[in-house]
Amino acid sequence: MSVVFALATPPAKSAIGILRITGDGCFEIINGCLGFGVCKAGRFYIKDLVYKEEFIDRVGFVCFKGPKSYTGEDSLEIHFHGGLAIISKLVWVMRQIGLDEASPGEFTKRAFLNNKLSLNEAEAIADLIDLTDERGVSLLSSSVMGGLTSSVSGFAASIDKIRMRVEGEIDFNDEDENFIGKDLYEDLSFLLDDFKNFTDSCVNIKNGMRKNRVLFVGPVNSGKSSLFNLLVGYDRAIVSSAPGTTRDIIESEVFFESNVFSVFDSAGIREVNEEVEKKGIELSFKEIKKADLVVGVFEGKDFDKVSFFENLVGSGCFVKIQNKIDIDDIDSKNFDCCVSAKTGEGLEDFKNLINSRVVGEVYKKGLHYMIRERHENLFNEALVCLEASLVNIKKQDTFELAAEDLKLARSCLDQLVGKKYTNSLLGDIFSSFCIGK
Ligand SMILES: Nc1nc2c(ncn2[C@@H]2O[C@H](COP(=O)(O)OP(=O)(O)OP(=O)(O)O)[C@@H](O)[C@H]2O)c(=O)[nH]1
Ligand SMILES: [Mg+2]
Repeated sequence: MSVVFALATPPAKSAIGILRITGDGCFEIINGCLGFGVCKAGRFYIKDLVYKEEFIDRVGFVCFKGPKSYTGEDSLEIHFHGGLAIISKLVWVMRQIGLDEASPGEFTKRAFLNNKLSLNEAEAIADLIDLTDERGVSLLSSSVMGGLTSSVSGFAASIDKIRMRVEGEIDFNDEDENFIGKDLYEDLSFLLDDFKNFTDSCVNIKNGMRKNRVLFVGPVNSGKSSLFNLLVGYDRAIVSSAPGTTRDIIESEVFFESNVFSVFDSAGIREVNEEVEKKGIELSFKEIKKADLVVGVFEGKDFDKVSFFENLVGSGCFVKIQNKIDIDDIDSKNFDCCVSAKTGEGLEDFKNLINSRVVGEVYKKGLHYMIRERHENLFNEALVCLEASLVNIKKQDTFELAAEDLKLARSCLDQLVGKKYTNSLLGDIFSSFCIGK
């Protein structure tokens, strides 16, 4: 494949920038044009990068001999001082010496085509780079390191073994009446249970990456916006003593104990005729349906309004907060948490309460891998095929169909790891990568 280059670090000011080059023949090109001399693979050298007698930077230089490289081809890295001018100069030099810029994900695509990693491992690398929630790191890292591939390959091998036995049954079907069908049935049931447990231990990344939505509601003037501002750490929403201040839904993000929440402030709910405030209240109602957790903010005197909000939320998750405890008696019997948005008293308890109510659903115990929608669909398809095969084995006279179902199940697993793929699938997967990966 042709020699290509890409920045592996962002095109921004940084201590060190890294430029990667891959493709057979890249050592000769770089040595010929930049005069780095012969270098041993895997060693880090300090070199003066000079192009046509112009000194550009003193750089770190390391080369990897294929197939012992990320892409499986000869490749190299230049580590330079991460200034914007040096970045553009180096890119210019690379173009001058005739190298093409790599397209997004090209390094990883080459690694896949050169059998350095499976397709799901390549996908896991992209997902790991995109990940913002640190709880997903170990689930994705184990996929990157080949855990998912080896489990899937294990199941594929077990399916093959059973299919061979089923095909044996087809050949000897005439000779015996009450044969080995029972063993086959039991073994496939066992495999099916195993496979089901395994797929249950995988979480769809869409669910894993979704930020929990925490919505503040309550009567007017209860201090929703003040508490919202306290939680997000700055004056995001307007606070005033006039009831009906907040009209729109206001969103911000909160990081707490490695969790990320989207937090929403909303208009206080009351009987009103004024058009704009009415619209704001309608938005609050809509937002309640989308929230993972609704935080009802009340003043102590408003306790009789709590049940109205509880009913609005219905079966959703709801916590009731007493605000303004700096001027009110604390009523911890009737509220889940008591705070003062003014003094900050009770803030830590409030944060812990939110955290405990919204976390834990997605990252349940016993999870092994974070997977994509594509993987989940293939797992489901494979499950359907295995179930159909079991039914056909039970019937005892439809072994041909059972063998076909097993073949289809196996094919799903092959597609997952990339033993079978189409070019358009590769295009879809790798075009979403960042440049230089
Ligand atoms: N003493 C005291 N005053 C507070 C506290 N929290 C809010 N306030 C005051 O209560 C008034 C209303 O506060 P907001 O945060 O605007 O209340 P809100 O619920 O967002 O009001 P609307 O948007 O109009 O529904 C303001 O004057 C705040 O300064 C608190 O903990 N203690
Ligand atoms: Mg408000």
